[in-house]
Amino acid sequence: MKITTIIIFFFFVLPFTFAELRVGFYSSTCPSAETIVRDVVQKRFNQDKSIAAALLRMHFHDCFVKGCDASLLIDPTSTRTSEKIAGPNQTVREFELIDEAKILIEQACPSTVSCADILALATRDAVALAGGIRYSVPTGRRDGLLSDPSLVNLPSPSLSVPGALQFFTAKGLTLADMVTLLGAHTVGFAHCSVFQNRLSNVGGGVDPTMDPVLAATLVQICGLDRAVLSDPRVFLDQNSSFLFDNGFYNEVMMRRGILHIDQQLALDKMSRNMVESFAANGTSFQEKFAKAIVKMGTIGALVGDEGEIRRSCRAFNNPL
Ligand code: HEM
Ligand SMILES: *[C@@H]1O[C@H](CO)[C@@H](O)[C@H](O)[C@H]1NC(C)=O
Ligand SMILES: *[C@@H]1O[C@H](CO)[C@@H](O)[C@H](O)[C@H]1NC(C)=O
Ligand SMILES: CC(=O)N[C@H]1CO[C@H](CO)[C@@H](O)[C@@H]1O
Repeated sequence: MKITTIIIFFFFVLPFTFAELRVGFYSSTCPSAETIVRDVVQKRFNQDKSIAAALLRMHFHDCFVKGCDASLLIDPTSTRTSEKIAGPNQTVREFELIDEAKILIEQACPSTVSCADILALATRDAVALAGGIRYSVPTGRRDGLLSDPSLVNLPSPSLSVPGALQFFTAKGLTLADMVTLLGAHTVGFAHCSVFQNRLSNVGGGVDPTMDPVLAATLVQICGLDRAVLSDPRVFLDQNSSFLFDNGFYNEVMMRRGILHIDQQLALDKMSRNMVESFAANGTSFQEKFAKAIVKMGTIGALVGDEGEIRRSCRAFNNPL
């Protein structure tokens, strides 16, 4: 064996084969970590069921920008900007829930559990409370050292299925992963501004792919004027809005999708069959969703001695 091969193996390959995400990463270093997260999530969920949607979206936005490294949680300072400043961030919510879990975990085991893991675990717990499967979450993520709004490049809700797919394949996810993960739109809200273009198309009239009854309701709530200052929210799943179920797929099959991309899933031949099968079989959706979100949770994860374990999820340990 050439010496360079040996060097590469011992210094680059070997460390990474050991440093990877695994279920129960904190079982000896912080055995109470998962319970603490679960209790905080349970307490918040009892007050507000919509936290499941908030955490799902926060986890997605974190993972799709520079990997699942809690970079989204960093607050901007007077000298440094952060991902939270970027356009799509604006409506990400429940940062306080992550803070609460982090403070309790720091008391139990200081500088041990990453914010990125807390977010992944909290998302899992909230999905389970909302009606999803309680899947196992591999942990061992480390927190990133960079939070840059110019790196935020999230898919727009007005994309086609192939257009949105490019964002997922760029992260190593497949069409099936995308169709499955978009099932998260079975909970939560969308502001009128993100689908307003469907209510008053350029040619006039509402988007013909939308159920006219739904369109009339939305026009009543949102108005036709894109310039309205108040930007009301509507449920992404108009039927079972707080339930993490396969209802989203049934809704889009009835042309009751809110976002353009959601409706396209049921119309595009690339995704139509998957939508139909998830609509028909809720168990199959739940199982595939659990797998897909675990996969999403590994995107660009920092492991081993990469990054750091933040003391506060809102700030780097050494803020400059
Ligand atoms: C093509 C991909 C996606 C697009 C274009 C997209 C777009 C959007 C938009 C525009 C909203 C409304 C935000 C607002 O007005 O406040 C939204 C909400 C939401 N998204 Fe997505 N999304 C995508 C994928 C995902 C994925 C992969 C997940 C999670 C696995 C997710 C979870 C959510 C949830 C739960 C909400 C509701 C948030 C809340 O109630 O605060 N989305 N999404
Ligand atoms: C609405 O949701 C309930 C579950 O909460 C479900 O049983 C029902 O079939 C749904 N209705 C439609 C029209 O999808
Ligand atoms: C639904 O999906 C589950 C899990 O994938 C499978 O075991 C079951 O047979 C399916 N049910 C039907 C009616 O197809
Ligand atoms: C929560 C948060 O920091 N939101 C910011 C998102 O980005 C906009 C600018 O696009 C800021 O004005 C918000 O304060």
